Parts: sequence; structure tokens; C-alpha cells
Amino acid sequence: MFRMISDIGTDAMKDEAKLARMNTLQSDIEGIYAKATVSFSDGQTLALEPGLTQLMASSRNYTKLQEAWIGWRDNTGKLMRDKYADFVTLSNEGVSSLGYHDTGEYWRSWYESPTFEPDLQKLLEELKPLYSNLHTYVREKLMDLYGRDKFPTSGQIPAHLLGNMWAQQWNNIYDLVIPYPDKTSVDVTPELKNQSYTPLRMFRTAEEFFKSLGLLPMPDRFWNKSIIVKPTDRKMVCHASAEDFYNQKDFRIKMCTDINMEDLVTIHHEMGHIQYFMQYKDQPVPFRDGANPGFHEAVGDTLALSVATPKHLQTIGLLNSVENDEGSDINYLLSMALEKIAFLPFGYLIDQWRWSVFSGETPKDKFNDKWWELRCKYQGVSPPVERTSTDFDPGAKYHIPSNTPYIRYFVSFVVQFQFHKALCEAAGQTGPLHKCDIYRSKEAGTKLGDMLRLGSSKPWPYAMEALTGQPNMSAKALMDYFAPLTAWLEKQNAGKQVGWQDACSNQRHAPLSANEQQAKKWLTEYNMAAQEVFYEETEVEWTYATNITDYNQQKQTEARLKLADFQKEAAANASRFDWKHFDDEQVKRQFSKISDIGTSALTDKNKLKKLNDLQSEIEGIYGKGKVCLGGNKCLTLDPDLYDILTSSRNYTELTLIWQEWRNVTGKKMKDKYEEFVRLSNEGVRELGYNDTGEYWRSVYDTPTFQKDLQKLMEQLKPLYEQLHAYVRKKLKKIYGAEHFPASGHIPAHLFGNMWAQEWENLYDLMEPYKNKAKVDVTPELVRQNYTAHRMFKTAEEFFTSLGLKPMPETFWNKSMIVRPAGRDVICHCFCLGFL
Ligand code: KAF
Ligand code: ZN
Repeated sequence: MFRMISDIGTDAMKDEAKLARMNTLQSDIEGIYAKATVSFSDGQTLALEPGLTQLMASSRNYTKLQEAWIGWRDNTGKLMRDKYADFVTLSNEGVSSLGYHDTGEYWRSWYESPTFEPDLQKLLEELKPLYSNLHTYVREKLMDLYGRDKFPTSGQIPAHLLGNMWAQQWNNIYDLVIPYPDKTSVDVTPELKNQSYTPLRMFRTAEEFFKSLGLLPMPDRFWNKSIIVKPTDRKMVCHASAEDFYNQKDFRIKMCTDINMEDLVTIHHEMGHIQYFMQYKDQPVPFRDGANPGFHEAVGDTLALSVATPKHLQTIGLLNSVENDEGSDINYLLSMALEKIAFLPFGYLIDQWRWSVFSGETPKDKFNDKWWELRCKYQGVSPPVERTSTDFDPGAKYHIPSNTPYIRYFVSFVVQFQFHKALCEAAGQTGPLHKCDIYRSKEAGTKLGDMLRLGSSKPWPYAMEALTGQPNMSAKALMDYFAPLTAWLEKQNAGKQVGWQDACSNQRHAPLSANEQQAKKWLTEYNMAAQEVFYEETEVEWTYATNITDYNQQKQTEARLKLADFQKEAAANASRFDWKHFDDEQVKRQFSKISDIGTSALTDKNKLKKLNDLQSEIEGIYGKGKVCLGGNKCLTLDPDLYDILTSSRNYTELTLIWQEWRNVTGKKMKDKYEEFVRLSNEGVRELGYNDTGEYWRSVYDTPTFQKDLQKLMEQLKPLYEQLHAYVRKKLKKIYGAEHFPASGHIPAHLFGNMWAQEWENLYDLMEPYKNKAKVDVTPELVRQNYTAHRMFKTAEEFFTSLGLKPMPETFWNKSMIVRPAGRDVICHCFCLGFL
């Protein structure tokens, strides 16, 4: 095939003998791949298609899969390693006469972009979080199935467990990872078999989709000359391909079609190539090519994104019922992610490897090491058995022996979502991207056809702009498409170690003890039950705090006791497990938290009840505290006393309310508090803590916690002292020096705050520069008639501006943000998370 007339690649080789030698090597190598089979220990022999491919897709037998995986590599890559090394040398020599440093540089030149490599790297980085989350979710499921002792401690997934010989797409293990097994799943393979689909009917189905967009039908010659089933009488390279014979009428596909969903997608892929050939056939020969190689790969895949939607599959009679709910949606998106997201690092790394081989950075004896370095790092997959430098695992993938560049597929998997989005817009589809089906949209077809007809007559950004309205590659459309799944996966992976280390490790996880296995099960049950108990308790706390009555207090005490009982029982159950020796750190940590139940540990039920009663009573005293200054008006803390503290500068008045507040709260609870302390300490001593303070400090997990705090205090003290002295001087002027003790202290009631804990209410008295800008916005809030609700909304807007989550509906419906009339409430703001 010609690219551009003068850009003839390795054909530029001056030395005819070398050119011939190179071509021989190339066909030898491809021959090794095409003829390879694997013979199993049970006597069975399988070719890649369909036998090994089906086995990798459907077997769940660890050793059988491993046998297939090793056998395929022994009989392909390993046998071609020497020839491949020679081939690389000759290939580089060929392109050097065109002025390229090596074959990798030559291949990259087709993209006509000086920033091609960093651009790809950036795309991959954007996509990595989504891939990592998918990887972690899948790994967890596979660990449950095959046992964690099969998995390296470095976090990768053994490469033979992902339903595909190269672990490049994971859709064949969909059945092992279905999010909602009871909801719609879109694997139409059984239905294709059920309806006795033939390869021809699958091809006709694909063609019909192209035609429905007003694109070109496959010509008669295509149907007569294409090979769409594996010939039985001869060997053939089964890897699917599409051929342009450059005579404007001969276009063919060669494919060993199997009756399944995956091959239905591949047919669309290959037909996309044919459609491109036909659209640009009237261009001069040098322009009969894709805008770039990635575009060529993306055409059929773009259409297949519509074809795969449940709605479309239903339209063409391959799916019976389509449910429209979140579970079915997630099922679908996950299946698409196994096909599209799983592929991305694979698509990226193949040519990272090959470019480094062509450039000489990776010499022959490091071929395989480099390969696994990239596989471990980018894909997070590991070899199931140790590999050596005589292995040549890249050669087990068709595109290495056939010398087909691979970065085009990475490009394709990104741009096909950009194309899909643009075509969906042209088709007037407004829903989410993953539900869009452009079937029968002539507008979409016209837009696509116009772009395809350009061939390679213009640099690819021009074609990109013609279709999508902007000239760049971007991951945004893909991320948008998968957005609902991204959120869902993050939730599934909460508390799990997401990702893996760069390098693979030979060390495997210890097998889960029966004890740890049971513990994991128990933990799942605990989490479900705990969520309910916590919810109930929180609801009761809320009711009391927002309506302090004796009845509600009674209810609160009961709920607290119930929760304590639950925690005590859970802790007792947890102690039956040997959790301190578990392998899974996350499980260990959960057990440690479940066992750490604080005062609920009190074994004596009466004491526990007493402790809770005291706590409620104490809180009640505080909540009901009012200052009555003669007359009949009694003042609440919030807002009455706060208002006075904020504005009054009357020494006597301030003294009075300061003192009264302490009389009606602290003083009244002193005896109860003493008893409370005693019981609380008794509780945590049952857990081995000396006292409640020690227990509270334990949550910081820091042995030097108190010392650290002390050091911080010392560091902060000079600044505090300066502030203190400044404020003291000003306050003395206002209230008279006679109120200030000689020791240098400031009377605690003069700070505009009941506890002198914050002093911002003194700002107007302290202001250093009277006529400079002030940042107290209170007057402005009042002037603009701000409501509590508007203030909350203002705050929320800041969070969302950072891309953080908005407050949910229930937050706005159920929160209490102003003091209600006619009942006592605890106004000290507090947040309850209802689980
Ligand atoms: C793509 C899509 C879905 C899954 C996986 C892929 C990546 C890749 C793979 O690893 O299977 N897909 C293919 O290899 C599909 C075959 C092809 O259509 O890309 C084919 C590869 C090939 C075969 C023989 C010689 C050269 C290339 N490409 C073409 O037939 C082709 C491409 C561009 C122009 C003309 C023909
Ligand atoms: Zn292709």
C-alpha cells in the first residue's frame, strides 16, 4: 500500500538484497503466527480462532486458562524473537534513507503533529482514574472467584483471567462482574444463536445500519469476493482485515466470523474501513487514506456505539425487554467500559514498546522485560508465570508479527466518542450520550460522509473540525459518556485500595484464611445492619435536639441504649475473629473500629443506662438554659444573649449575663457531670483505656499527639500574646483600667463572646485603620435582606464552584436553619449525617 507517493517507508531501502531479506523475515514471522496452535495436556489441539479465543472467553478454570496463555506464547512469540530483532534493524535502515531516525519516528510522522506524543500521554492521564476504578472493581470480583493467593501483592491482575488472550478487552468476563444481575443485560450472543444468525446475516445487519444513515451500501463485488467464514481447506490469517484494491470498485473483508456479539461489533469495525474506502475513492491515489490512521479505525466503532445501545438492539429484534432504570443503565455502561475503557492502556502501550525497540532504547535481550514493565505499569496486568528474556510475549499479539502500527487504536478509542457525540447532536438526540442511537438519521450520515470523503487530502485537524466543530483530540466526550459509571464505581470502591504499583511483584497475597473469609462475609452483613441502626438513632437525636421535651429525651435515652447494645454485640462478634492477623488492611481497620466502642463497652446495663440518662439530663440543662433578669422576660443563649454580647459595652450588664449563664447551666449540672465522668471512665476501661481522654485521643493514631499539640501551642504563643496585649490595651481604654487584674489577664466577659473563645465581635473596637476597607459584611447582608436560606445557598455555591457536590434535596427539605417558634431546641449548630 502507498501512503503518499514519496513517503514509501521501508520500500525506500536502496539495497535490493536487504529489502528482499526484510520481506522474507516479515512473512516468516507472520507465518509463524498464522500457523500456531496450542496442544493441551489432555490431548486437545486448538487454533487461535475460534478455539483459543472461545476458551479464553468462557473458561473459568485457572490452570486451563494458564495452559492456553503459556502455550500460545510458546508457539508464537518465542519462535520469532530472533527474526524480529533482525527485522527491526533492517526496517530502520529502510526508513533512514527517507531521513527518519527510526521506524517509530516514521510511523508517528503520519499524524503530522509535533506534540503527538505528549498529547497522547495527557489523554491517558485524564482517562487513568476511570480505568483504575474499573480495574479495582474487576480485581475484587476475580479475587473472590479465583482466590487472592493467585494475585500479586503489587496489585496487578493476572493477564489470563480477563476473558481475552491479551487482556486487551474484558467484555467476556461481564458475567462475573455484573452490577445488577436481576436487571437487563445486553449480551445478545445467546439471542444471535437462538435466532440462528449466520455470518452473512450479521454482515447484512451491519450494512443495513450504514444504509439507514444514507451511507453507501456494500457493492456486489464486496459480497462476492469477501471471505467471511474460516476456510476449512487451507490455512488463512484469521485476523480480521479490510482491503482497498485501489481500482474504485474492489473492496473486501477477510474475517473468520464467529456468531457472537463481539464479532458483530468487529463486522461494523471492518465495514467502517470499507465505507471510508468507498467515500474517498474519487480522491487522487495519495489521498485515498484516513485523515490519520486513528480515524480509519474509528468509523465502524463509532456506528457500533449506537448499535450496542439496548434501545437499538431491541429495534432490530435482538433484545426483548429494555428496562429504563439506574441498574440496567449501570449494567450497560459497565459492559461498555469492559470493551472500551479496559482497552485504553493496552492501546497506548503496544507502540510505547515498539517505539522504544525501533529507537534502540530497548535492545534484544530486554525485549520481554520492557514489555512487562509497560504491561504492569499501564494496564495493571501481570504474567501468570515467570517470564524470561527468551520469551517474546509481544509477538503473541497479531500486530507485532504483521508489523501493523497500534497507536491508531488508542487514537480511535478516544476520537470515536467525539464522533459519536457530534453525530448524536446532528441527529438531534438530546439525552445522555450512552443512550444515543443515530439509526436512520440522514443528518448524521451526511455529516459523517462529508468528512470521510476528504480522505487524507487535508491534515486531520481539519477533518476533526468538519465533524466536531473543533480541531483537537479530547477525552471529554468519552468521560461524559461514562460519567454515571464513574460515580458508581467510585462508590463501589470506597474503602478499597484503588490502583496498583508500577512494577509487578512475584510475591502473591497469602490465601485468605477461612476465618478471614467468614469475617468478610460477616462484615458485609454488619455494614447493612449498622446503617439501619445508626439511621434510627440519628433520627431520634435530631428530634430531641430540634424539640427538647421530656418525651423526646426519654426516646433519645432509649435509642442510645439500643445503639450501645448493638455496638457491644457487634464488638463481641468481631472478637470471635482473629482480625489482628488478617491480611487485608482495609478489613483489619474496619474491625479495629468496630471493636472500639467507647463507653458502650460498659457491661453493667444499669450503669450504661445511668450514663446515658446523665448525658441527656446534662444536655437538657444546657438546652433549656435561660437567663432571667427580673421582670418576666427570660433570655435564650441564641439569639438573645448573643445579641447582647455582640453589641453591649456595659460592664455591669455583661458581668450579669456572664454570671447568670453559668448559674443556670454549668452550676446545675456539676454533680451530674462528676458522676458522668466516673461512669464514662469505667466504660472505656473495659476496652483497656485509662480514662475517657485517653480513649478520645486514640482516634488520632499518633503516639506523640499531646506533645505535638504542645509544640504547636508554643509556636503560636508569641502571635497570640501580641494580639492579647493589643486587645487588652484597647479594652482598658473602654472599660477603665480598674477592671483589669495586675496579673495581665483580661476579664473573660469582655470579648463579645460568652466564652471568650473568639473575639471577632470586638472588631469595631479594635479596628487598626478606621477609614480603610472593612470586611465585615453583616451590614450588607442585612441591607440586601439576606435570608438564612440565601446564606446557605451562597455557601453551597462555593462548594459546587470547586466541582464538589451540591447539597441533596433531602438536606434542603429536612434541615433546620432558623430557630423555630414555640419550642426549645439546641441551637449549637450541629450536623447529623443520616446514613
Ligand atoms: C479495535 C476495535 C475493537 C477491538 C480491538 C481493536 C484493536 C485491534 C485488535 O487488537 O484486534 N483491531 C484490529 O486489529 C482489527 C483489524 C483491522 O481492521 O484494524 C485491520 C488490521 C490489519 C490487518 C492486516 C493488515 C493491516 C492491518 N486493519 C485494516 O484492515 C485496515 C486498516 C486501515 C486501512 C485499511 C485496512
Ligand atoms: Zn481496523
